[in-house]
Amino acid sequence: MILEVCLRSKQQVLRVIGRQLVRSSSSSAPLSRTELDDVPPTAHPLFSHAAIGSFFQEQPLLKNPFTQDALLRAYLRRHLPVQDVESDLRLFGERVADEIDDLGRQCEQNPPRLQQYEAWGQRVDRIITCPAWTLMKEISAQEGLVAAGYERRYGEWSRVYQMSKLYLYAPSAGLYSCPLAMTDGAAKVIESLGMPAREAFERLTSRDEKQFWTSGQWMTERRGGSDVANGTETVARRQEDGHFRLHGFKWFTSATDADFTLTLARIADSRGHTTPGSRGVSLFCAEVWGSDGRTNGIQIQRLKDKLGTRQMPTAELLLDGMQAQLLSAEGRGVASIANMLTLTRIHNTVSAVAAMRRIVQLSREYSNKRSVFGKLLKDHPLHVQTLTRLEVETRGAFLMLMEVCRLLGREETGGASERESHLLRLLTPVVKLYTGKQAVAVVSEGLECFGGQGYIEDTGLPGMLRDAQVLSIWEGTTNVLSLDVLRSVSKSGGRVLQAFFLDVEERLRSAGPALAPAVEALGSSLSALAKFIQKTATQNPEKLELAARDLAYSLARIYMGVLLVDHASWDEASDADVYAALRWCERDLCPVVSVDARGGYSAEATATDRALLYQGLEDTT
Ligand code: MFK
Repeated sequence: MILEVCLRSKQQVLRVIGRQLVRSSSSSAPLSRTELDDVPPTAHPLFSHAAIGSFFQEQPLLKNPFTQDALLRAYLRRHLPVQDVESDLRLFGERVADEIDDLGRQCEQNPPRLQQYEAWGQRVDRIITCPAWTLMKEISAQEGLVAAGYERRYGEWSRVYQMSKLYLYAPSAGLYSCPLAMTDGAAKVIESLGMPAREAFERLTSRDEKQFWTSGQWMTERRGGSDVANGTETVARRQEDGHFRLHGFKWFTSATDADFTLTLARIADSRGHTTPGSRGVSLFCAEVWGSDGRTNGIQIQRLKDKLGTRQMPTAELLLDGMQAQLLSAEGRGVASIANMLTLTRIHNTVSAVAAMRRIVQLSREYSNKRSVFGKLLKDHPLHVQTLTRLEVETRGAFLMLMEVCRLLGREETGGASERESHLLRLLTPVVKLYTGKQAVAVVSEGLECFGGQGYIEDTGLPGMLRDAQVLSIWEGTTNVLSLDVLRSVSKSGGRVLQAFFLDVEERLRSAGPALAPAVEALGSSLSALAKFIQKTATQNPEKLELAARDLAYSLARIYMGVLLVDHASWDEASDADVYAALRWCERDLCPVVSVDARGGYSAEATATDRALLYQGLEDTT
């Protein structure tokens, strides 16, 4: 019977095709609706029903990421209940879904390329980017994605506003979030140094797309990106007009098509000698392109072939007499660029948390459309459990991101207490390193929620995982940032940790009764952490370096837990907020204490680690 229906359908289809062929010799008119309606629906499309099948999965659509984000909206309602902010973010969310997301995909599909020579052999060093990338620059200016941080329309909450906007933008930005991070960082450095490059500052923070400049940050040389003080070999030669010419090689320069850049070099004395180490490094700024479109004494050696972030040009540059202006005091380059690092690390966190939020939004949307084993994914408890875990990760990360932005805003508007400044210094590397790792894990798990489709390029999903992987590498790897946490402790004589303990204790005191199990878990982790730090700092301080990563994780987990509790204690908090806080606090909140209890930081542990790792590898003495 079924066979008969199929055969009949096939004959009908062939009849229609036959009519179409006859017609196509005389006319180009397509089949009419009524003619197509002759074909039974099961026989669509025209050729082999058996080969193509009739089922097509409805795809998950990106909806307005602002209206979809219950936590962002609740956070703003609690802390920044300003109608303008809500309407701007709502409109921007619409723009992200309707326009920007597609541009971001175009950037992914049309990566930049390098043209080194023109047809007649002249060196031109042009980076050719796609029109969507150019539009991203215009949109960034129009929307004030950098400007909002400097106009300070919302006083100490201006950074929260700006970063909320960037958080909606980043996963759809086609990596334009990277030049914006560095642009923001450069503006911050110039402002904090007392405006030595005012015109550049005005351009970097402009809302006028014709005036707006982006900035690069060229710090990494061939010797590596972490040990900047010893890795910087670029030499700056002073010119008679007070400018400098820079000669050196920059190994990773991201967003190389930027208009402007900050970079580090060693100033040569009259005999051509330079000072080694951190004291010899100074900070410079330069325009990248001349008015004739040629580079400013730069040869672009090649574009990097990267795992992800392919939308954005990253290049190796030979600085061959680049004209530059000294920005910092001589020998204060590393300390001066640290301000930029604070900003770019916060932007890195924005991208990490935004990637988590986006994959959760898409997975959630998909679970309402995808049916397996007879029911929608949303009706499979195991699937919901998996997504809920991702949601809890994302919530903890989001609240810590917002807290760091709030602290930054307070510091920049002169309202930060000493405790808040210490917290900002401590929490910036902590939140960057922790969310960089979370993003990879959450996005990877999120891809799995789409089954095989999560592995297929033209869904746009694999690119999210590739792009997430850079977040734990650039602007300082996890271990380098863990050591930065220790640096902040030692530089402040331990005051950053005092600020941390005071803040956590204070917040826990005002927690609501429904949160008792979370408060108890956090309180006992906090006192175990205090004991560990006290004992280690007095009896065995060298152990701290080995414990640095676990210490940073402990600070992150405790602080995220405390912020979830704080949010859930708000009068208007929902049951979901309380539940998220309780779930977060079920984990090991203080891994540094757990590992220490197992002897993980002892000399024997280091020796056995080494023996295990290098087993089978000869000559490891
Ligand atoms: C899209 C393309 C993707 C391509 C793939 C990515 C490839 C990776 C590309 C990269 O290479 S990205 C760049 C990665 N590198 C970094 O992020 C730098 C990592 N290194 C650090 O963070 C070091 O800690 C740092 C260079 C900042 C300092 O190292 P030092 O020379 O050992 O610092 P030192 O002597 O402790 O401090 C010098 C001064 O800076 C001190 O000030 P004072 O002189 O006033 O005492 C410090 O207090 C200050 N300082 C250091 N870190 C600070 C800071 N101040 C504030 N905040 C900080 N975080």
